[in-house]
Amino acid sequence: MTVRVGVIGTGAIGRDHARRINQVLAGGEIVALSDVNRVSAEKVKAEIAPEGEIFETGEALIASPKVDVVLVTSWGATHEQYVLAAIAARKPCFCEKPLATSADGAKRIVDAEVAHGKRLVQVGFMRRYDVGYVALKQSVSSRIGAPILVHAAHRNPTVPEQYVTPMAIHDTLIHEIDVFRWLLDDDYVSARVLFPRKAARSHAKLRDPQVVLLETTKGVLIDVEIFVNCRYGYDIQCEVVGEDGIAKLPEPMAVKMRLDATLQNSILTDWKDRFIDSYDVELRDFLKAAAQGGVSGPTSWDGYVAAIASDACVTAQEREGEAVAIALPARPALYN
Ligand code: NAI
Ligand code: ISE
Repeated sequence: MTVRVGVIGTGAIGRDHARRINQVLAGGEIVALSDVNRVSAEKVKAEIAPEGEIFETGEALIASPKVDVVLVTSWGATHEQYVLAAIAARKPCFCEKPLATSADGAKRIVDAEVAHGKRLVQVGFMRRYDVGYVALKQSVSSRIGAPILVHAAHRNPTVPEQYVTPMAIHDTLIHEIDVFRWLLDDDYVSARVLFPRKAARSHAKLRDPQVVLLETTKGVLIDVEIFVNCRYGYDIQCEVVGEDGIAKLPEPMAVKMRLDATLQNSILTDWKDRFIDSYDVELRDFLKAAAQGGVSGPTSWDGYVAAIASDACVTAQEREGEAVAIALPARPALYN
């Protein structure tokens, strides 16, 4: 069965997901596109999705009988309205991170899905599908003993001037926030943020780099360096220290060269390349489940918990050095 997909938001990742659905994966076809910038949708139609009808609004796209499932890849602040509309229309929906830009917004989505009584939302936490993280999880759960510490880093070569300090949490760290819950099978109890001196390339409204300390219910301490103007590459690091040993996230495959009297190993520079396979696998999973009328993968609950933890981390940025509590409500049975 070919699932008919509508894409809302045809910028960087919307375009890339449309490409994978029409050109890489089986089981789906882009039949509808919408973007507040119509030119962007027209470009994706012309270059990737000739069958994609352009809709003036995301809501009209969701309501269209020709659309079976919805991909929400617009700016974060607009996700909530579209995900709620997809749930109201009873259509499976893949929503890029963040599920919503506040915990209250994410809760409204959880409440709507619970009221509907069936899961309809998959959140784009693609690291859970990354072959390296999957192998790391296996080692963490079966080889190195109970985890005690995690050392991690999320480094981007550069970010635009509009990227301000809180975005390091809800745009960037949110991937770690989700993946460590999954990796450790644990939840958070507190967050702290520490800032070293500001790096020279930091923009006026960005304190870069920073270190976030997360503590879990099982007493694991996680330190994550976020450095989004690090210049040298897109670099995701993660090392878990257990009772019996240490497990480290594998480096992406790269050719090693002996050249000009140096041993060289190139580093990727773009998130699109670093997680290219994981995006493929998460969307394959989405299309497969959607063909049966449902969804699998990261849930609205995961998106909600990530939003609660993100809000706490932003507060921790404002209260530098202070521990901010992270309290989670009871998990509805739908997500057990
Ligand atoms: P972008 O700015 O390149 O594209 C967003 C598009 O959405 C733009 O074309 C914009 O005109 C459109 N848009 C904005 N408001 C809209 C609305 N109300 N209705 C319809 N279209 C609207 O941004 P990008 O990088 O593609 O990010 C989009 C989302 O994907 C963000 O939530 C971001 O956090 C997430 N993302 C996830 C990544 C991942 O690794 N999973 C990587 C990059 C982005
Ligand atoms: C971007 O939005 C992403 O989601 C990337 O995966 C992340 O590495 C980057 O920091 C974000 O800006």
